Amino acid sequence: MCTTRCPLMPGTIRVLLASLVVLVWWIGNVGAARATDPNWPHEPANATVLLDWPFDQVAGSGLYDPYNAGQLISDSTARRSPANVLSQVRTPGTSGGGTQLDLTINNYRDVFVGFWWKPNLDFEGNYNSSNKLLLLITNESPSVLTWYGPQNGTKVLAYNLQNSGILNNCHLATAVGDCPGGVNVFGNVSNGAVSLGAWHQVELRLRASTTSSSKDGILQWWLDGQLVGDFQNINLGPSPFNRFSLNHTWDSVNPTQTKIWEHRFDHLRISAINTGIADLPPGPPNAPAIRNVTVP
Ligand SMILES: [Ca+2]
Repeated sequence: MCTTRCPLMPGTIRVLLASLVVLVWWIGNVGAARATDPNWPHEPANATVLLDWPFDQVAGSGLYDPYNAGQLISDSTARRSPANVLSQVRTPGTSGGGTQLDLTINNYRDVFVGFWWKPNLDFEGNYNSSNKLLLLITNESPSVLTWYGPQNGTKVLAYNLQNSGILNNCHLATAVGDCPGGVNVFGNVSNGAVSLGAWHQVELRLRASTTSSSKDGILQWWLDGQLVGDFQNINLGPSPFNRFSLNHTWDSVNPTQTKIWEHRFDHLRISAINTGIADLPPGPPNAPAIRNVTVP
């Protein structure tokens, strides 16, 4: 009988290897924040889901309707979670329309938003060319995903990095606007043109920058699975996001509107990566200085 420095028996080695395989699988799967959802192919794999909303109700699970004006309808053509969808309608000659839906997202600096959306065939578009879809708001920038283009003409998905003049994003190749100040950023990979009367999947990722001028924030957006804009050098500012807002800012009469406009939203998903507070100043802290202490 072996009592010291015994060689491992082949069966024991097999058991140890099997245990190691199980341990590696557990670390890779159970220990992850969540499994990847194939319905949102560009959501970061390590994101925490904050909202997965089929619009079977207007609001809930943290999504709130401050004006209590949301309307649901049935649309069997909806692509992600038929048949209930949010219907955002604007009628000619009226101020207002649709509703505003908000979600608080404190302490996250890296956010993903995905949704299924259908603008109606009669959607003429705003006379200033910008049709806001949603806002992601930080202390430095109430930035906007916008559907941009001429009335009755082709409109594209673009991103508006609006701010009060404290951010400069004019180094971005497709930026148009103020330097410093707000700019519209257009696709640099594809044009993001949106067809009317059809469902579209939109995905968006926005990450704060280390400082207001560090050019290391991320802005990416996709239309129907195709990358439209890919910028990994934006200035968004260091603050975390504090609010998501589905908001078209339909708050005044539009004298050029002649037909009923409608946005339908079938499903809304919001997730985020907890990157903690901004690293200010960037990099590791200085080594502590050792000083003599004189005891009286
Ligand atoms: Ca739905």
